[in-house]
Amino acid sequence: MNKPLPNDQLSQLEALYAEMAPQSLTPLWEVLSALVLNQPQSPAQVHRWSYDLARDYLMRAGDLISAEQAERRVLILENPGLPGLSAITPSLYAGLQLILPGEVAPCHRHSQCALRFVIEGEGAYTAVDGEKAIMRPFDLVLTPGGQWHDHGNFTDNPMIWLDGLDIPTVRHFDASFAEKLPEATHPQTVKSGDTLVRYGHNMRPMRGGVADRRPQHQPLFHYTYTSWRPALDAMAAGAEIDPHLGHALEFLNPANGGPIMPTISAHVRLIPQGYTTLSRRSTDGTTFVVVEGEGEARIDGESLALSPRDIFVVPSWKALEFSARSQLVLFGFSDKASQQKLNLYKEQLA
Ligand code: 1HN
Repeated sequence: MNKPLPNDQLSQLEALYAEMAPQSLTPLWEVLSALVLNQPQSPAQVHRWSYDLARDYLMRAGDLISAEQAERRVLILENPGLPGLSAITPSLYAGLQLILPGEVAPCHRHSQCALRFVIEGEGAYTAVDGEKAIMRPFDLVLTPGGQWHDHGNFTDNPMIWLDGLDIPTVRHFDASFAEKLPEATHPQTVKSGDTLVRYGHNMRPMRGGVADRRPQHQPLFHYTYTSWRPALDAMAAGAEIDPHLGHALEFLNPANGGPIMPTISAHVRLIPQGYTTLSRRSTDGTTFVVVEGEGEARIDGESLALSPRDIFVVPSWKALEFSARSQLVLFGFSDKASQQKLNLYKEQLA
């Protein structure tokens, strides 16, 4: 409403609201300006989690509960502006998952899409519909919605990765289904790496046979550090830098050239030593992992110091710039995939 109303009108309106409330009727004009904002005003806050600190708590949890008991032993990275919602941004969830030597996180499947970005350890696996992806630091592994997945660690070291899921998005649509496989692990369907061979080189099998095992809309589920990291270096050596993003590469779904999953986009970027990016804001609140380097993120004037393996979140429409004290390499994921489908995505460059 624009102008304040006279007192007698106000008191009659209040009486009317009180009468209609038991009928589940409420006046739009009291809330309209909060419903339709002139620009995003995210309830999510800028936040950074120190990896070392979070890791300590995760390891302590590891002493107290097994992966099997927990089903998934994960510490949720809950945005302080979204308490109780298991959300890092209004649409996405993030957590840190620990699998100790000898453990299995039992097989299940659900509507929610998930990504894993490996932070520590080497050699544990995520099996997707019975095909193991052997995980190494800074690999990206997907478990797309509806696909069976279990994790196991038969190495001598703990494995820790960042989980990113579209839990709040699926909750928003009231569309969650989940089931457990009676056995802890899915029977092996094919040898490890089969899908990467068939779909990981900008190619796909021409027809039939084993190739049909993977869903056509979502065949690839492993994007290795050994492939994305050299690509980023080569780009930085040759290409002109994007002044707002740095050198940035987005992970693609080879089935359609679009984002990795229907609701989640992911990318990596490299910012050369000494470089400061220009300010940029976008409607996709983004969760970042520092892969390497030291530097600073300035977010609407707030400054975050960046160190390897730290995780931080930049909510929708916050102006972001990076300064790289040493060469910075970042992984980021967001709901840009959803927003572009819904024609909501916007960015603004300074
Ligand atoms: C899930 O399935 C995993 O498979 C991790 O590792 C975290 C958080 C909420 C719901 C499902 C996993 C999850 C999850």
